[in-house]
Amino acid sequence: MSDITKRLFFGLALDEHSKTHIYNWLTRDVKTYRPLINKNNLHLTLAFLGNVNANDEKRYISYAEQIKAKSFALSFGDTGYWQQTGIFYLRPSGIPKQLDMLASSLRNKSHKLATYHNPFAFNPHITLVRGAKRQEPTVYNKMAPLNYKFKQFTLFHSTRIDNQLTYVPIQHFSLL
Ligand code: 3AM
Repeated sequence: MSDITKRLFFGLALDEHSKTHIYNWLTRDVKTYRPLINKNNLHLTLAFLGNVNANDEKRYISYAEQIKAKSFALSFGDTGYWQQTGIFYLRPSGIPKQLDMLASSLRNKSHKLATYHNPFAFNPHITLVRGAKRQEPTVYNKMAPLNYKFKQFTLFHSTRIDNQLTYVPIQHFSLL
């Protein structure tokens, strides 16, 4: 049974109102030759965990349940672009230390359980478009700022449903 694995990651989910705010701007004010990310998949990744078996999934859940991290607010409005991966994203205007500490502890756990060793520094972002390597998306008007207080984080299963990449929440964990 432990041979069956799931692709998992910890992330920050957004509510419907915020996803609509982002998506309305994205469809109205951004031009790109690549498809936009599915609206339901908008999120901020804290730690990618790789392919995880059932035992390690339980270990991740127990670990996350005992984390005592404070809630924090992020403000989004600015975009960024990584040419190498063609990822176009929203980035927070600042990185509170609570966010940095939360991501570090989750990423360290994946190193300890050896399901995934993240080679890059944590760089918080909300992916909007992937694979746009040939041309950076054009922003006609900046997004009106979105301020969001994160009161929980989530373990997600990254899977395909009806051939669509879908991030299914497995469990939410409260922030203080
Ligand atoms: O959408 P973002 O960039 O937040 O890119 C994947 C996505 O992040 C990332 O995990 C999130 C949920 O799928 N991801 C997927 N495969 C990855 C890998 N091999 C990865 N991150 C690092 N290494």
